[in-house]
Amino acid sequence: MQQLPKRTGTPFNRRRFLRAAGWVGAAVTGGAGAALAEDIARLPFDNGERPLVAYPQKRPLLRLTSRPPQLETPFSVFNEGVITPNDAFFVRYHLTVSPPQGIDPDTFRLEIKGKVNTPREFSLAELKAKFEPVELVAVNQCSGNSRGFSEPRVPGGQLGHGAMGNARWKGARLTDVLNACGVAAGAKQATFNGLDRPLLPTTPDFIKALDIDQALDGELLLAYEMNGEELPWLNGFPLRLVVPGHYGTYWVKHLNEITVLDEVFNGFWMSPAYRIPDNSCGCVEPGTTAKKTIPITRCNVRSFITSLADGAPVRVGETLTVKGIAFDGGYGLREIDFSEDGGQTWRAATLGRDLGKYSFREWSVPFTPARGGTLTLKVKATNRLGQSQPLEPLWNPSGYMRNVVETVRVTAV
Ligand SMILES: Nc1nc2c(c(=O)[nH]1)N[C@H]1C(S)=C(S)[C@@H](COP(=O)(O)O)O[C@H]1N2
Ligand SMILES: [Mo]
Repeated sequence: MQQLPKRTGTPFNRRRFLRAAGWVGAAVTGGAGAALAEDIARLPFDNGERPLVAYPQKRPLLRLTSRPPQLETPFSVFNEGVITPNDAFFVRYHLTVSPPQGIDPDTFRLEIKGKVNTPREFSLAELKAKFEPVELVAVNQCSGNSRGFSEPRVPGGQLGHGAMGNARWKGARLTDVLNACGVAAGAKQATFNGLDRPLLPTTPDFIKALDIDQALDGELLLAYEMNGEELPWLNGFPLRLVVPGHYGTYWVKHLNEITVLDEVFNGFWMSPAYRIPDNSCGCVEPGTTAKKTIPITRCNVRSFITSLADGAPVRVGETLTVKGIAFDGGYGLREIDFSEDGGQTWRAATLGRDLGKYSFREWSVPFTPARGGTLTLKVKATNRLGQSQPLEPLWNPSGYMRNVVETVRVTAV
């Protein structure tokens, strides 16, 4: 499962390397001679120890919580390819009674109701047969991805960089299915609800809303396949909403109910949850709160070095290829720049194959360590709108939308 960066032949302590880098390592319990316990990974912030646990259809992933399951992808997976394998794809749930058990794809129905001319129910077979299947590669990223790095620390799941993934989704266009029901004049929003339910009646059900214009824009999918297979149970089997370019919170899993409304929906998961400061950065002075907030929408620009982890040994004078990934909210990437001197100078990386504007984009750059000691590598992406990444982290009270220029320190010998 584990793929390490290219070795240079320098001896090093593999386990310590893996731990320090937040990669996968094996934990030793007790004192001398103690047996190996379950594998744990260490994310590089306080209380960052995560057991690696294999759930159904999943390889061992970093477990943040077990009720409900919240699993993070080991970062090394992002160096294995530009598509995140289904068995390594992260998992996020909010409600205690999730994932829903015993879903029968033959009796499953998607109900469409509210301000439509003809309320209808569709079986999975009907969704597949009656509507043109569309395929799209898109990143699903949690709003709180990388939250654990927030300074000052913020409440919420202390995530490393593994609450994101890139997959080829296949499904029916939401607009086609809504139009088959006839959206009534005056419709303002649509709400999306899945089969998972709260344990207590006082906990609000997980329901998300989008403006009707967006619901009808032709890009959103009712996806029944992920990377050529039916959706994994933990990623929304048998049907999920795919909202390309938008944070994962809108990608409702086990989707069985769409309601068209002639008003703005203000359920708990739209307000107060999943809101950001109403300004161009979605950020505030660290430690403060915003006067006005808006629902979170599109992902900002991000890029990562994937082929070298913090502390990786490299050889002076020996050229290696540094690789990584970048993505944005769907405008497309214009340029990816790499720095080997802590951001003083930058040079353009080569962009890899283009799988579409919503996909991870691979990049690579040759790098020849010029001197011994610690070298500070950075990567920074810019999209076609000219939006880029800040050199200092932006902050908000929920730890959303972190997209600081990432740094990897390697040791040249
Ligand atoms: N039914 C349902 N859908 C949901 C959620 C949920 O709790 N229940 N969480 C959302 C959030 S916040 C995220 S980040 C994505 C995560 O998708 P994944 O679990 O397939 O990785 O699912 C979204 N869809
Ligand atoms: Mo999320």
